[in-house]
Amino acid sequence: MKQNDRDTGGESIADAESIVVNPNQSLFDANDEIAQENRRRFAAAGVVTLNLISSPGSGKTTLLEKTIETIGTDVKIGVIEGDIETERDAERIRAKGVPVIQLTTGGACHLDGAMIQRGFEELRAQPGGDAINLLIIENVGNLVCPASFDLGETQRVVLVSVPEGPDKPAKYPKAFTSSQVFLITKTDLLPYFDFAVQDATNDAIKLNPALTIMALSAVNGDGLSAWHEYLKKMVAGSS
Ligand SMILES: Nc1nc2c(ncn2[C@@H]2O[C@H](COP(=O)(O)OP(=O)(O)OP(=O)(O)O)[C@@H](O)[C@H]2O)c(=O)[nH]1
Ligand SMILES: [Mg+2]
Repeated sequence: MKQNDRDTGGESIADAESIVVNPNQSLFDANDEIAQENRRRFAAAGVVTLNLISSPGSGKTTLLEKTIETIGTDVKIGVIEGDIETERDAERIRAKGVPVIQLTTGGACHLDGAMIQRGFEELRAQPGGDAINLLIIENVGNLVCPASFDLGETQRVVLVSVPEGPDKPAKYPKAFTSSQVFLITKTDLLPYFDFAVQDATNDAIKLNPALTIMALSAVNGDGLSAWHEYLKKMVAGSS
């Protein structure tokens, strides 16, 4: 039995003689080409790009709001928001005074390279858009589909919040094997939830020993300085 290396999230029934075909392979290949072109465009523009992926409500937009408020002037952030519907997250980011584009997928559970290519062009055309050095993409909230689509990002950041439980790395491995950074969010809630940080960390490291792991709270500010240092290093490394 041959197995494609991409995970479709779909189901297949196969016997020992069968070949498991991934019906999405050409879609992935086409996306990979566009993602590589995005990577060239980001590099030419001097922009480091992060792709945030997590379940709905893990605190992606709140962390972005807090980061924009507190990181200082060396890091010039632009944001592409991905949601199935509504401009709500973009409105929250716009209120912080940075360039932002909302992409609504109308049902699709992830962003793709072509959406980001368009979004980046529009972002650059906004006031201040050509001055950004850090593009943060907030992907559609879920831990499955976004993991299979390269957007051309410099690094991928997966978030799990304390109320979700520590078993998420083991249950959604691709989000962790394809990321460079794992953020445990909402640590202010640790006293109220049975979340063993060490278990989540061990499972994640078992899947991907190269992961950088940080724990933080956008509400009480714990761990934010390490997050800032990471972002500043990324931006300084590209200049
Ligand atoms: N206690 C606590 N609550 C938080 C923290 N960060 C976010 N929240 C709350 O969690 C909820 C969801 O936060 P969002 O930032 O909107 O989550 P999101 O990941 O952007 O959600 P989607 O865009 O829907 O995927 C909100 O009610 C936030 O106030 C945190 O660090 N601590
Ligand atoms: Mg959000």
